[in-house]
Amino acid sequence: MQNSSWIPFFPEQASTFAWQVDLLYFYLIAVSVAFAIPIVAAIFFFIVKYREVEKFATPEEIHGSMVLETVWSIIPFIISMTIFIGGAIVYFNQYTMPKDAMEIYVVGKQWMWKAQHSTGQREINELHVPVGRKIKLTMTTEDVLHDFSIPAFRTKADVVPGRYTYLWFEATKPGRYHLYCAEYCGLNHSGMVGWINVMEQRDFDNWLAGNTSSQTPVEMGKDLFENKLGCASCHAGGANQRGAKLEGIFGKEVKLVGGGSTIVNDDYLRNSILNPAAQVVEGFQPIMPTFKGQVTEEQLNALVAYIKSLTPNAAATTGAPAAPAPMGN
Ligand code: HEC
Ligand SMILES: [Cu+2]
Repeated sequence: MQNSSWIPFFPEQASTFAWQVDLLYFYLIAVSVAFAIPIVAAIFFFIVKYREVEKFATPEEIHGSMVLETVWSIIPFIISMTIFIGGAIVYFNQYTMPKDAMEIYVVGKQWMWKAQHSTGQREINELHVPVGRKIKLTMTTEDVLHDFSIPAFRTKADVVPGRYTYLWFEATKPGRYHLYCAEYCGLNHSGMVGWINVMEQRDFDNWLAGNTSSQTPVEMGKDLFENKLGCASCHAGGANQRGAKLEGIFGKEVKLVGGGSTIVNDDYLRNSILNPAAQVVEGFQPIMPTFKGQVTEEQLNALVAYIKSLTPNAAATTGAPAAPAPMGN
């Protein structure tokens, strides 16, 4: 792994893919320099060589050269393909979510970052994570577009109203790294900053233990589902169930009224709660009320986490929920 911390103003490399991003970046600079220098040199050379020595001189005509044409087409083609392939590899590495990651929810809001761990701990403008572990962020926003950006990890992703976006990283050394909002989001955008605290696993476990949480997202979701929002009155299971079955649907295909079908993922669950009439499950009436405006983003995250935790043979209202299912993308 190369190190770039000796370059002034260059952020530290603190994630597994930081060096790849830098390598690509320096490669692009090298290619640009390698082209720019000969071109500028040739300009000066020809300025002098073909300066006007005689008025209205007619230059000798040239009728093209097959060899020259071929060479200056093939070389740039090869170079641009290396840029494309290098970029694609880095991109797929960064934006393909790992299956075995530790999951954290992030909600952006003018002008702060709120995070919640799957064990329940909440933080604002701070995020504590263990070193050497894959961390996956499931992100959304309560208001406008934001962008979660950690320069030292060489990664960022837009946080978009009305849907989930994802980001993952694996930090390589303990430390405190800047977190920025990288999408102009209003008056105090520049104040929408925070810190990522990367800790040794043991310190992280201590930190978790010292920050007792109220409820995990799954517990909070269960409470909303059964008590506060009354979802259970339709989705409780059993003979009188009026709502669609929710146990074990995550990752499966559902058939919709009107003939289509869709795979149940985070965004589908989210939309089913906010806008149930948009995608009605086959065999059901569109009687589910919309919960738009009645639930916060955090409550939505919790409901989604809870529905995902329901295993096929557990009734929605009885028994403890199983461990949260891995989040698909
Ligand atoms: C008045 C009864 C009723 C209430 C209350 C209700 N639902 Fe529903 N729900 C339904 C019905 C009926 C369907 C199937 C038709 C549809 O897709 O709109 C459904 C569908 C769903 C689906 C899609 C299921 C699938 O298989 O694709 C989800 C997710 C869901 N509800 C979650 C909730 C949550 C969370 C709440 C509470 C915030 C809730 N529902 C409250 C009746 C209800
Ligand atoms: Cu912002």
